[in-house]
Amino acid sequence: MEIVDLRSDTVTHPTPAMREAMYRAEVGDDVFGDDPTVNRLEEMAAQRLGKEAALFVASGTMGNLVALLTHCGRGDQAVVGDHSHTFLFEQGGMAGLGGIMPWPVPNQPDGTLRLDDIEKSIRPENVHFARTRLICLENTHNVCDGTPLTADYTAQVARLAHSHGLRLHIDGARIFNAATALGVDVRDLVREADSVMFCLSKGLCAPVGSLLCGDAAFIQEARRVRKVVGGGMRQAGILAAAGIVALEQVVPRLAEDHERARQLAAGLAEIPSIQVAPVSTNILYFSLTNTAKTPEQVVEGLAERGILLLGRENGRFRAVTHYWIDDEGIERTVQAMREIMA
Ligand code: TLP
Repeated sequence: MEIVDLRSDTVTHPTPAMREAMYRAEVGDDVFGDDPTVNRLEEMAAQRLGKEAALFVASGTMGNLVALLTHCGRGDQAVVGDHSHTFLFEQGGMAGLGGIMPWPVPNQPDGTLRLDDIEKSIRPENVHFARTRLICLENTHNVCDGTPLTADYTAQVARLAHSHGLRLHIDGARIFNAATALGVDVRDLVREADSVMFCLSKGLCAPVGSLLCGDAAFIQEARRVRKVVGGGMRQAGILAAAGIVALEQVVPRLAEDHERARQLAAGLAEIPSIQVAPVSTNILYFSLTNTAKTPEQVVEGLAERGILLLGRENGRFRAVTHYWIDDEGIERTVQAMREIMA
């Protein structure tokens, strides 16, 4: 039985073209700046995002951490969404490793932070207060239904940040999904941001890696920080080669994943006792209402039928579509849910 793995887009295996490119990759010692494939990927990423420079890092968590450590010093305050990945799912690394104080602001259901909430979180110069340095946004917003933040909204936050002498970092783990869903160039979504991290190893199918992008001075400093967190990766061209294929071949097809997430949502919405959240990208949340079925029964029932998805703590389920989910996988999932809920 073929497994339909909807737990995350992080489960994607590399495409055949990626394996071929990895096999053939020219490599060198990237800590010396000698790996031509890493250099090419970094140039491509910077160009795609409309930034001066980029840095290849091991993961999204490392990219966000390196950004935070580069923008902020110990005792500084970073404003984050209370549902953001950086705040909820990165072990408090900014505090634990950087002495940076996260200041959570409520995420609205669409993943935004209200401008006046941000404004209120910015602390004036006062001997009692931490110094606010940074605002972080997440696009698409994972926990807020995978919703994309618009270019206009992001620009407003950037202007607010800059008017107070602060910086804006974007956790753009799935920024290409956002650009695809909104039908805009990804540059428009990050134009006024000071840094942006995006992942190659989610919907883009590469086995490892993320890129942190920003101006040349920021990336030069971030390169030092990456080294101290153990992120100097030597012959990383083997990995970067897959990332180049991801940008060239996988980004252009992301709309297919969004379409399948919509198909899955439409199928599930017809089943009584299932409440489906709005879908705008490749992430679909749903929950159970008025049923004796427990979330565990649903997850187990699906697993028996070769379908994997995440039942989350708050009773919501998350299904994520990606390169390796086809129409048949969607049909099988809807059919399985019909059987389980019957
Ligand atoms: N998200 C993963 C899990 O950690 C939950 C997932 O399956 O969605 N930013 C965002 C918005 C993310 O969704 C993730 C990973 C990260 C950062 C961290 O990336 P990695 O896992 O590469 O460190």
